[in-house]
Amino acid sequence: MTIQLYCFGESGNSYKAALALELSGLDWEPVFVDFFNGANRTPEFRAEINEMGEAPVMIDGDVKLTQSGVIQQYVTDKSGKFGGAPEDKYEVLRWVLWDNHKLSSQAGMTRFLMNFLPEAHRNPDVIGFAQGRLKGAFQVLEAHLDGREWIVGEGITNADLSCCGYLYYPEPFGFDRAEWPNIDAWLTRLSETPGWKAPYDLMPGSPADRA
Ligand SMILES: N[C@@H](CCC(=O)N[C@@H](CS)C(=O)NCC(=O)O)C(=O)O
Repeated sequence: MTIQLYCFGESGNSYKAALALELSGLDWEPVFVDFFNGANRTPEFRAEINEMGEAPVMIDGDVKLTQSGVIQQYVTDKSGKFGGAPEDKYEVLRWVLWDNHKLSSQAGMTRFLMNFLPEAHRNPDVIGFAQGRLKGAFQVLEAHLDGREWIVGEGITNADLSCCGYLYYPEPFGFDRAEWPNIDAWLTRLSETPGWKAPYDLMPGSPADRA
């Protein structure tokens, strides 16, 4: 049975789940969530798809899961990939949780404020504050990747597939790869993995559709 992933191209959180599914080799297909027309905020979406009003949502037969980190773990359990060595499982989880809280949440919000919010509502003080928080997260990741190819262990794990969620997008949000050489090299390494695709090539919907 084909796994369905409710997602949209601009969603870095969806990208984490889509990339895990794609690289795992599991059979999956995207289901477009029309986020920019409010699809996830309807009572129907909350009642039938996700009470949290968020993408991604994964449906595999009778199994319905939300939260990218949970979907990634499901992909690991089903495919045997990206879990890392058994002794590293808590370290992988530690980085997934850190990413969800400190990196992707800040990156997603800052990118939204700078690119998708109507210009009249873009507050420079709020954006500056968010960029400061984000810089702190980049410092943590840059230091951790010093001398390492992957965030945990010797290969790609869900830690990598989570932390990269927003870092391949072209829209500006205060992230310049040239300023972070270890992050830059790690993103290049990951993007050279066979089967890797950029967010707008992996999921339906992009800013070009609304131009
Ligand atoms: N921690 C969640 C975050 C999911 C999330 O915030 N998704 C965004 C799209 S990238 C969303 O649907 N936001 C809708 C909202 O916050 O109302 C995950 O990793 O799946």
